[in-house]
Amino acid sequence: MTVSESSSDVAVEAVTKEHRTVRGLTGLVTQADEREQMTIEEPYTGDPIGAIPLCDAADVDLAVERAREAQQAWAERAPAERAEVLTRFRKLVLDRREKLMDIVQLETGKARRTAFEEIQVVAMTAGYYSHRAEQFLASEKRKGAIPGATETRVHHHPVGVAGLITPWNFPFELALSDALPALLAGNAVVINPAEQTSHVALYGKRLLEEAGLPADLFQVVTGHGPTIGEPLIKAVDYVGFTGSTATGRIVAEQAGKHLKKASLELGGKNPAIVFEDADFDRAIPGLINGAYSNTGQLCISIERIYVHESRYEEFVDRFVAATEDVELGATYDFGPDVGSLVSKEQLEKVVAHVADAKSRGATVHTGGEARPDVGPYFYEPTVLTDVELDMDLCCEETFGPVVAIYPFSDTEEAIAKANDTDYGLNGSVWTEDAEFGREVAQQIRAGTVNVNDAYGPTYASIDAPMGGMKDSGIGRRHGREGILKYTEAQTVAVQKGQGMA
Ligand code: TXE
Repeated sequence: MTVSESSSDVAVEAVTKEHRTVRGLTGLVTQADEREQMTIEEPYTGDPIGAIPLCDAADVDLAVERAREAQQAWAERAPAERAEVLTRFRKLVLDRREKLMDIVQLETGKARRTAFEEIQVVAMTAGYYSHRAEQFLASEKRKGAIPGATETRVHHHPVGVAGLITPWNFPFELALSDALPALLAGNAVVINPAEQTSHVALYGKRLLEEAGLPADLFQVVTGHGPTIGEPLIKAVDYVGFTGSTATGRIVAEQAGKHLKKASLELGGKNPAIVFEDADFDRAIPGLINGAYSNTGQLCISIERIYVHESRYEEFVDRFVAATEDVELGATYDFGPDVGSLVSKEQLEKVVAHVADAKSRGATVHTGGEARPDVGPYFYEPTVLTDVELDMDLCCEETFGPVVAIYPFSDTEEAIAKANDTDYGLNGSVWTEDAEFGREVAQQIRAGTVNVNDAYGPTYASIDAPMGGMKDSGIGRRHGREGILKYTEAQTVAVQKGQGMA
């Protein structure tokens, strides 16, 4: 029995507390087989909330085989017909958003407002691609070899089965938003979600099937990435990975070994540059959001802020004061700005980065402490200065609510410092001169750079490609690029010379 086949059959282990009973995970995962189970914790409390089966290579093979069988008929449907399923899925996501927010919060410990944003992004992605799929997937006429005699067209065929390995930080968004264009392009999808956040992927499967997606086309195989990652990569036609750069290298090696197409969206150590003329009333709330949203566990999170020396002290004072207003909380209601870190491992990484920086002379202006009084993996929003190149916090992704602020004296220095990293995912520029901002942005080696984004640095637009330069990845999601990567371009040239119809 595959996990996906049984995903809606049997209850998970009994849930006890009221919110878990009401909002719980009941019914998403089977325990009706003899597979080893992994207990999943609620980050707010550290208490068990459910268990997932740990699948093996045989489960992966079976899931891919079923997906492959279902894919043929799906690919034969017109893109507009496939898009109808996504339109219904979008509505279901919006109708069930309370339940979805509950599951996302239960598994990640994030603030409800961030769970809400994640669900909105999935709905938006479903709407965007269902409107644009026909246009993106249409065959295109190209210039023929013999003008007038050869008609050359490019057709976009599905790759077949896409295998997605997805992380825990935005578990619904990063599992579903990548799956939706893959499905629309005529593929089947097999997902291995991060262990901690498997239930929300399973719930996504349930919603897709309720929306009319044919059975078996979307499979969820739960279990440890290191165990089932390679069997999955070997069995599918395309690999989409989101996670750390270290694991991305392993996935890329395996994709190379089995000669599979792959895209990788990896980490970042994203910079912001605040120029002398920046409007601090916009820049500070924007960067507070950029640094602390999702407790800093965001690939595009701002972890380094460079401020012109003439306004450095003013910026530090105001940013620290705004950080102290950020509200932490462990609740399933709207309210707190920031929730828990996802796990003990993430907390330990954040604690180690700050301890290392402190021991080597960095100054902590606010925060710098775990908050077990709020929950076992909570950590205070933290601002540091005097961070030097030899500190882990300077150059490695922290993935927590921690930001370092540095002064700069001229534009060249600011750009050089922003680029002084192996990563290149995201960046942000703050200036009242939009043209100057655009010029600076183009000199930052990062896949997306925002200029004056008052909401906080984001991926900019669902219509524009998002992804990493340098060690932040290969390939792009969103926009036309985000669906065509799941296709094979085929050129068909028809010569209409003498004697041909
Ligand atoms: O990541 P991993 P972890 C970064 C962030 C974080 C760090 C560690 O800095 O602190 O990574 O987090 C699966 N073959 N990001 O350990 O290991 C795993 O099951 C195939 C940034 O959780 O990269 C999970 O589904 N798959 C990031 C996924 O990879 C494997 C999001 C991510 O886990 C595997 C998450 C293997 N050998 C973490 N080993 C972002 N870009 O947003 C693990 N996995």
